[in-house]
Amino acid sequence: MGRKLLLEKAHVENIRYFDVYRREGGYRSVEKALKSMAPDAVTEEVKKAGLRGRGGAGFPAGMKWSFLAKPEGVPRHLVVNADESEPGTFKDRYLMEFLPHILIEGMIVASFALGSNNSYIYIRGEYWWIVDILEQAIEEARSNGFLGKNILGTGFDCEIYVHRGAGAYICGEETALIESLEGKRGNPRIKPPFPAIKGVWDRPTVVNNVETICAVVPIINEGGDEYAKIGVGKSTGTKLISACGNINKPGVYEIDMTISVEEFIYSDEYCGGIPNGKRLKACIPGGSSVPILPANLLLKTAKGETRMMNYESLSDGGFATGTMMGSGGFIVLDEDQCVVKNTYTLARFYRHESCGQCSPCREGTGWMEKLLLRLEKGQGKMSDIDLLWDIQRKIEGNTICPLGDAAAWPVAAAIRHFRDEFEWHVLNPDEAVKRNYGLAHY
Ligand code: L3W
Ligand code: SF4
Repeated sequence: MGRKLLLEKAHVENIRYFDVYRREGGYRSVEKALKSMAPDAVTEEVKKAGLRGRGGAGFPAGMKWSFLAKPEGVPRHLVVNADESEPGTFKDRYLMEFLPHILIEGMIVASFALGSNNSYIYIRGEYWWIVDILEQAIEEARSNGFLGKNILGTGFDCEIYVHRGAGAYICGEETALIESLEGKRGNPRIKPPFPAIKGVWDRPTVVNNVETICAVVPIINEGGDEYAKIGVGKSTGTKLISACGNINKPGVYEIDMTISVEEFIYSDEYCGGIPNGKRLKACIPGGSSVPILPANLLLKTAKGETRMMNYESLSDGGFATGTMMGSGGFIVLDEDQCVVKNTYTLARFYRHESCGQCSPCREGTGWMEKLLLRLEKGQGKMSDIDLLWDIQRKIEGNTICPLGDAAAWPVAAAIRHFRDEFEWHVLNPDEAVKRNYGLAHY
């Protein structure tokens, strides 16, 4: 069984409450950092740990922290991205719902390192009940001297505020999130400038995913070097994976990134295999934005090596034969699933969530949705497949924010690996309609 750093105490009864969390060793990292470390030394530990952003991009967290501008007299902010809306991704929800204090603890340490006296949790609106859980945890931390003025008598002041989104996926993009936090429509900004230079209210801001900030707790407790010993290569520490789709045991798992994809799917410790003895057809391992892989390329890389559950191995081969770790939203498809239908569902999602600022994304996502629906309804033409390919190519890399790429990649990968299935829909229109009963009313 792999090492658990974040979920180790998840099953302790009432761990959601301060007293129990503290009794189990909680808030030690705050005591250690605030009482015995300089802020830059905390950042140094995060760098040594090799912690990569857990929201999808995998950008080194310590490096991001050290990019933070520090102009004299200008407040700086930590903003936690809890706008978890990527289809297939529900790991941050688990952390916040069952272990709210690990997030608050990590935020206090990170706020100290960054010099943020007012830090924010931007949470997706649909997680309304978790807002109450977080606010209770914040109140408990404050009444026990871990938040507010002069924390633990160290002279460091910190407040944490929870801000609810209003149901837009795009507000998980960091600059759209910042706009929304400022009270405006969540339209992404052009980068650069990055938030580390010009973020919320034009002040230097670090935006980190929930899981990234939670990982700061074991890093400070055990030291960056110890953390870096877990995992492999540049995939250090542990990663939460939310597993769903055609598996026996959907749920949130903490892995140490040294296990194979095959073990993750079939072992009883994790997904427990595929129900009813069905065969594995494909998988989207990192949330809906990352390329789908057929079973043969999922379990072995194009070089014939065993595919492992880590950043490097999952992306081995680039997009021609590989995919990405992304946010860790692991979606399994068995032999009965239709890739065209699945791709249509995702295209519909991205069209709905496009903010509409850039023409390639605004128009292209709609065109892709329409073409995929046409194929699904048995009304498609062979030339539609090439047209789809052409549209996704014209979106990728030509938009303000990564939503454009995120909409293009699933379509590209589906055509790249399952072109025969698209062609089958054109050649067998009546069968296609029957197989995909339920979409006819769209
Ligand atoms: C300062 C520089 N900062 C980069 C920072 C930047 C950001 C981070 C990564 O997209 C992906 C997206 C989704 N000075 C910097 C710098 N930074 N250079 O580093 O930046 P970037 O642009 O690589 O990525 P991003 O904009 O954060 C995130 C994909 O993740 N995704 C979506 C996940 C959704 C969830 C969810 O619902 N929870 O996680 C999944 O794969 O498509 O490609 O902070 O400022 N020179
Ligand atoms: Fe908006 Fe799409 Fe452009 Fe992102 S890529 S800014 S979501 S239109």
